[in-house]
Amino acid sequence: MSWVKPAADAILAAGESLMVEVNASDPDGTIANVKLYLDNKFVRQENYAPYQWGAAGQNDPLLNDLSAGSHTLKAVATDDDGAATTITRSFTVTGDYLTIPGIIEAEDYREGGEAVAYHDTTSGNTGGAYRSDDVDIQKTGDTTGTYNVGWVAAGEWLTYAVKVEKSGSYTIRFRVASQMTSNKTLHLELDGKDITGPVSFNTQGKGWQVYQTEEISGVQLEAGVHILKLVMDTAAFNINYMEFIFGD
Ligand SMILES: [Ca+2]
Ligand SMILES: [Ca+2]
Ligand SMILES: [Ca+2]
Repeated sequence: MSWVKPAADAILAAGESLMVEVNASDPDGTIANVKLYLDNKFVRQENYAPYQWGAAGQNDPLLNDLSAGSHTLKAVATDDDGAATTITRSFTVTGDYLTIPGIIEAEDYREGGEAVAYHDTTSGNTGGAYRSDDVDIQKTGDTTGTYNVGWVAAGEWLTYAVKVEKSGSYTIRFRVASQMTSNKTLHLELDGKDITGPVSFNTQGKGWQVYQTEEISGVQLEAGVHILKLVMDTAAFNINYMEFIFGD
């Protein structure tokens, strides 16, 4: 038996619903059922594959509106001989999220480490400021925003737990700088879906701390708690913050 969802050490935002799936098979017979527990409370017994809970059309209230903190899932598979196998998986629910409309500082990405909260290609914080994981942060030369993320490599990303207060169309302003004269590109994903397409800009090589605002509009956002992902598609620019403004 093995976990399909959630990912190991997954981090969710408070209020999010959890979807759970396990693979279960019995080499010398069949699986009779799989029982799921959340923090040792019985969620539901699933008798047929795919072994899922909290999926569309399923009524698993224990998996909704999760409280902030650490939680443990336990799945118990019983085969046709009555033999039981148990697996567990821990995940964290964060009560902290950033609000949209509003300003999201690039440096205020989620807790959770490499490959979960962010992806950074170099070990340690090259800028040495504000936080002490692998994301590279320095004091910014911009007029507001205090810090910026820098030393960007292509393919690096940062995630943010956000709460969108109202559904609709948004304008997004990216505050960026670069000493390079080449085009730079980033994009945003919400819950794993690309919501902006490539956002390209050129700072004309003005300097690492000479910031400009790159604005896009018509980005549709749904109210609720989401995971926002900022993806750096090209290297060598600095980002101070993103401002989300309701309307076009
Ligand atoms: Ca780094
Ligand atoms: Ca980096
Ligand atoms: Ca900032």
